[in-house]
Amino acid sequence: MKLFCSLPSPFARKVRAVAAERGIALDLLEVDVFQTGNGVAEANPLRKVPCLVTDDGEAWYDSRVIVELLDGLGHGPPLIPDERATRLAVRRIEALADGLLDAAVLVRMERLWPGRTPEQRSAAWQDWQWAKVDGAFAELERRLGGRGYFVGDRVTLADLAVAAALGWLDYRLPDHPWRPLAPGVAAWYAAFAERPAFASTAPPPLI
Ligand SMILES: N[C@@H](CCC(=O)N[C@@H](CS)C(=O)NCC(=O)O)C(=O)O
Repeated sequence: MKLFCSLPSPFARKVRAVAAERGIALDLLEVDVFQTGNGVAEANPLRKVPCLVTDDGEAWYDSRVIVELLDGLGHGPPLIPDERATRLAVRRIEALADGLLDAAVLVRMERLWPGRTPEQRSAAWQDWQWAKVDGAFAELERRLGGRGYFVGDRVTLADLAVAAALGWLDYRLPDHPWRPLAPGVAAWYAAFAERPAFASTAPPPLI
């Protein structure tokens, strides 16, 4: 199976961490998603990564669909539990982590999108997005409640999704410190980040 991705992409990191947890080898096709001619647009009309291409040539997106596909393969206890109420709780945390990222990615795009003058970059738009990020942190702190996992008593997709989001914030937006907002989540992440399957998916160091 081939995965269109970039190593810094937090959504791709969530997918790669799920694959690592389940012992699934992926053939990584690293692309610059903002360039054309790399095959992404042909596989995914939304022109986003991650996009998984299975051996039968089918393309799968977005990350939430891909993780479900991968969770049915490989070995080990499922990361998306079968039991309905638990599964919904896991997917709600995933939605929170992904939504936090959507807002944070918009901040980064607003700051960096080429061809704009500083005056054309909206501080109000960025503040609007930060309010979502900060709200998501308050909710993550509440949901974790000092426990070892976001849902239940073993690792699930919820933990991997949150960890991928936190890793990306540290990597790309370190000027917006999140740890004071969510000290319990910070303590949890310090331990979880050492988990081999997750640690193995870290983006390359910034030069
Ligand atoms: N909801 C999507 C989000 C994926 C996403 O936003 N990926 C970014 C890279 S981190 C991307 O491909 N951006 C390109 C674009 O927005 O055109 C998912 O979960 O896979």
